Amino acid sequence: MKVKNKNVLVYGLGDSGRAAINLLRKHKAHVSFFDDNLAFREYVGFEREPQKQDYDFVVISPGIKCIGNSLLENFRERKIPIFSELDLAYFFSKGKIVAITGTNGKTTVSMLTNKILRAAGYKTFLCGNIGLPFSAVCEETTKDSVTVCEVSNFQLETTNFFHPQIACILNLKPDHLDRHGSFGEYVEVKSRIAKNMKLRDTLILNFDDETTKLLKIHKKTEFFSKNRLKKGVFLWKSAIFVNKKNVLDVKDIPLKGEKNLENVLASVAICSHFKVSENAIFDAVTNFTPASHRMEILGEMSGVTYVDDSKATNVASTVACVEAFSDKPIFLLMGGHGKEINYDDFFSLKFSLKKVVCFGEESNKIFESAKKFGYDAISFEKFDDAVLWCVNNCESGDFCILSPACSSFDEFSSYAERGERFKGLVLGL
Ligand code: UMA
Repeated sequence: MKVKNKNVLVYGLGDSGRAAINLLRKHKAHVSFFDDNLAFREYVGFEREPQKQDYDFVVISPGIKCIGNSLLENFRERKIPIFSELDLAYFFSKGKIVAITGTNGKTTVSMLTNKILRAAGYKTFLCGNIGLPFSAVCEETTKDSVTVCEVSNFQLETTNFFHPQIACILNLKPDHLDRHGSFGEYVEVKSRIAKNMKLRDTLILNFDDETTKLLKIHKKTEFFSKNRLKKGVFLWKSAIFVNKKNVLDVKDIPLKGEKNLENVLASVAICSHFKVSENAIFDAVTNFTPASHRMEILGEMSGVTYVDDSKATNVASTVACVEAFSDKPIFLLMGGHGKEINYDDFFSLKFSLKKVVCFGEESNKIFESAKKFGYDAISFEKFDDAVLWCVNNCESGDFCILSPACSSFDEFSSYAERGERFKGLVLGL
């Protein structure tokens, strides 16, 4: 893509926007930027009236909500092309791209895939929704490198050119409905990952997820499953098989829970498209440590085990966590900023929970739903109060788990900040 001397607006000044600005400026585009947060107004380069300026194209960050955005509407009416940050980075990248999306497990699968490929000797780049924008690394990619890109629905919403050679959709469960309006729309957005894939490219889907299993969005599709399949990657006799070959014993997987088993299956399925030995898989999996705030056991205080699963920002993720600890007496901390989700879907599963401790904007909604299904629940307005109540009321042997099923934005800037706060409160830091 030629950007030299082009007049470009970057919309959104977070990590993605900043990386896009750097990339574009390096290639001598004339870049100005805009952000709805007017705190950025005084920055040199901030455009106060973008609706009145002419641009060759606009680059938008994933967090920009498209529906009902009058500025984007203005650009569209004036036929100014709008590119996602992912598309921009793609134009400047080389080599193979592995793209991983889904409601839950994206980060774990991206990290593990990257680790296996590295163990097999590939030069890889790990980027995307995981925290490092693709635009920040795209220029370092080479024709023989592999970019492992975690891709979110936010990124895909405005993406039109991004073309992975291997894409994987892990699972699709209701999430981000406040942004997309309906589950159908959310599935459609996620399906965009395969939009530009060619016949020689491969789409990998989860056979055990009822929505992904039925997706008909690419001709060359392969499956992974926790049950035996005729071909593909599957579990059989306590081992992971790639077609007929046993590549890893389940006992060698250090990660907890069924969901993590799915995550390993997905990574193996992706890596089966590269020259990867069983040893490389074994080394990567056995030495794998997941990112923080994902079913992270913080430790034991006065006999109470604290688990930080702050990354669980939707019901499906909380289900996976509660299932992983189902044999323990659980105090479950749930709440935060809701995404128009129905919690009856969770409580109707009849988990054995010692106490449901609700907090934040969604506290009443979660509390009412928990009560409706006969759970012992208590509700707090503030996160800190809920956590401290647990610290004072959990008994030796209990598991106090933060797995909120909601985003953190009512009280925090991210799930990570919420997780750190939890850690600080329970460990008395
Ligand atoms: N902004 C506006 N108008 C809006 C919305 C946001 O001007 O309507 C501005 C904000 O004021 C802010 C900037 O946009 O200055 C933030 O941009 P952004 O929200 O796109 O955030 P980035 O810092 O660029 O981070 C994004 C991803 N964030 C989101 O998708 C919300 C990060 O994923 C990602 O790691 C990063 O790009 C690098 O690729 C985070 C995330 O929460 C972890 N993702 C969601 C998730 O995993 O569920 C999708």
